Amino acid sequence: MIRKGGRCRAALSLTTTALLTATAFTALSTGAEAADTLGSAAAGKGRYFGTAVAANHLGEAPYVSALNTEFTSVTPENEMKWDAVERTRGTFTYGSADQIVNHALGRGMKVRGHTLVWHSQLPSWVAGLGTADLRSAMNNHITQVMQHWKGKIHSWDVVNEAFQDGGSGARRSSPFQDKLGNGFIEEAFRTARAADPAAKLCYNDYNTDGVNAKSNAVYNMVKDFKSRGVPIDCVGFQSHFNSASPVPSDYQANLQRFADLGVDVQITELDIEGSGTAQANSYANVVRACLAVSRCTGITVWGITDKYSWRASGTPLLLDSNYNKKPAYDAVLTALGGSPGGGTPGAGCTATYSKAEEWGDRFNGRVTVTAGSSAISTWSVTVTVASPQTVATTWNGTPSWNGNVMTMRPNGNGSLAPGASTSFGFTVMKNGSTAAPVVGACTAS
Ligand code: G2I
Repeated sequence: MIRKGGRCRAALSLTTTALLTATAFTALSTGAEAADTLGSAAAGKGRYFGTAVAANHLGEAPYVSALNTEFTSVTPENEMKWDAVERTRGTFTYGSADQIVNHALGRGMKVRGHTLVWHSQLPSWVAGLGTADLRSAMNNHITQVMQHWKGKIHSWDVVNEAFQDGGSGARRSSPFQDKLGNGFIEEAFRTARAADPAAKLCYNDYNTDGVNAKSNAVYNMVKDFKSRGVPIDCVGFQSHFNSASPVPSDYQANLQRFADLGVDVQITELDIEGSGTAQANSYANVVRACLAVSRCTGITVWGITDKYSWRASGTPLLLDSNYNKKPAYDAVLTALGGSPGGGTPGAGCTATYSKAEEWGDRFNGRVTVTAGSSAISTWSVTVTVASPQTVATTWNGTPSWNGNVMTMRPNGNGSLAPGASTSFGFTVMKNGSTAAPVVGACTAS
């Protein structure tokens, strides 16, 4: 039965007051038991925690479990690059990138766009164009690709890696640089702003993580853009580190000086080769630096598991090849203010949301809970509805509430064999918002 909006709101606000008191108490008494996730801990600090994702791994259950459990933002690792979306001039193929975008948005994760204008992974037809033709191809590429995902991408790497390594501070040779000259970056950003005004527009590069000739050159470009009103909102620091290129001691200072120009900064492709405590400490330093810079809005690691890293032999990521949490994982979670719990993310169960019936004023949501590789005897899943939505009724579960977050536990359907599923449902009163509820991690025991 559906309760009337007014009664429901009144009931909710009373319940909320009671629950807030209870929650404060619970947090004190059970905080040590709770295994937080990277995404939830980062959210507690007002940041996203993202990962690069490859579409061809989305059929692998532990990959998807770790992704869904730990991360709140995704970057397609290769699927949005020029050679993937416009291999032939004027023919745009979005299939594999769409798979990632839909997976992410359907689970309340945000998406970083990577990347529009880059010298690498560029189809050969681009390099063959004359100046005028190249200009129009670049602008058309930016416009088509951004409009395809308009409103769905929180930040775009508009231009990637346009500066040379070393001490010159010069631009890197590329078809864009060589034919269009220095102005190509500015032109790309202006075109990007027109294509999707809601997306944050970033310049993204590597070896710019500390103060050096290359980062100085990027800094001067951003300063010039800001002074002339060229649209730029953020700078991405890729942060690919190893023993030859460790986390610089002035990492935080470098992030801060860019932030002081009036742009957000983001750590966009973090990975650190190594193992054990040394790797863990380096990761923690990066996280602490970001948290110390108020305009550092999020961190993305360049992959979920060592086995699929672009430099797998350096074991640079937070989960090992069997999806076990490494010391680096615990160090990152701790630096984010969370409590590590060990194990494999999402091993217990996964929860997936789908929308069922819909009417003018309300819709039904269904969450399917699936046990992982072991049998489970109970589960719990959070569902967050977007204010001013309210939940009018639920079935096949036992709900409890904290504000607009519903925690659902079993109602006789807690015991699941390995791989088996059950589902629960609920009716959301739209109250003017059709936003999809966000389903949090499934926890099981
Ligand atoms: O190289 C690390 C990153 C540096 N910054 C920009 C990023 O876009 C870049 O990502 C890497 C991907 O992680 C790799 O997966 O970019 C590489 C290409 O420059 C990607 O490698 C390519 C391989 O070279 C291709 O042979 C392969 O077909 O991945 C492709 C798809 O698996």
